[in-house]
Amino acid sequence: MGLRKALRLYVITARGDREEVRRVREALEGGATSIQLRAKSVTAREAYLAGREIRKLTREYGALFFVDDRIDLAIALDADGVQLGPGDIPIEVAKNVAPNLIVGASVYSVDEALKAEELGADYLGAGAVFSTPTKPEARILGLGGLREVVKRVSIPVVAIGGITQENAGEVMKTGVDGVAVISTVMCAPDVKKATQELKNVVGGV
Ligand code: TZP
Ligand code: MG
Repeated sequence: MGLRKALRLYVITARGDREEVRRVREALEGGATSIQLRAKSVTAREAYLAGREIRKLTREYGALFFVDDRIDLAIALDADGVQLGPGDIPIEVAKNVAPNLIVGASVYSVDEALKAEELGADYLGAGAVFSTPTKPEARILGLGGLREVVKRVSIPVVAIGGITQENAGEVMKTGVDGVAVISTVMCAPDVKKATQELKNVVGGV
């Protein structure tokens, strides 16, 4: 599967521990095309152990596997890619250290999007589209900002922040390649069903 298609339904862990691995499997069963290990408050060891399971599962289901923030974990886990924000190691350094990793850049404005593309990012995670309790400090890009990002860059764009089954349709209309979600899938009572419902809105394989 090419990168654009793999970004269609991008599911991100809420905690990144081993307890969440079962939910990751359910998301893959429901049609997630990429999984990102995001582990802000567990040890690197715990994230690594969860990541090892997620690496196996993503191979089994033909999905891409990304690691948030940590290039060391991405390399150790033989991930497909790493997602780097303004506080992480620079994109051009990541490209030098691990030329085979897909590098996604987390961007919160049109300027940051243009800069990340120039520095060699392979795709953008652009947001926050809507305000979200998952990351209350995130700047709001909005649907207008997202449309502008899509128009101005030529690399793939995945939208993030407050995306649900109800608003994913209008998000896709901005021209993004896909949507990235945490709570709508990972915190749902039925993870597989929530993923399928979102998939019905965003389409794709
Ligand atoms: N970056 C911008 S918003 C956000 C991140 C990691 C949180 C997305 O979580 P949710 O629960 O899908 O709104
Ligand atoms: Mg990050």
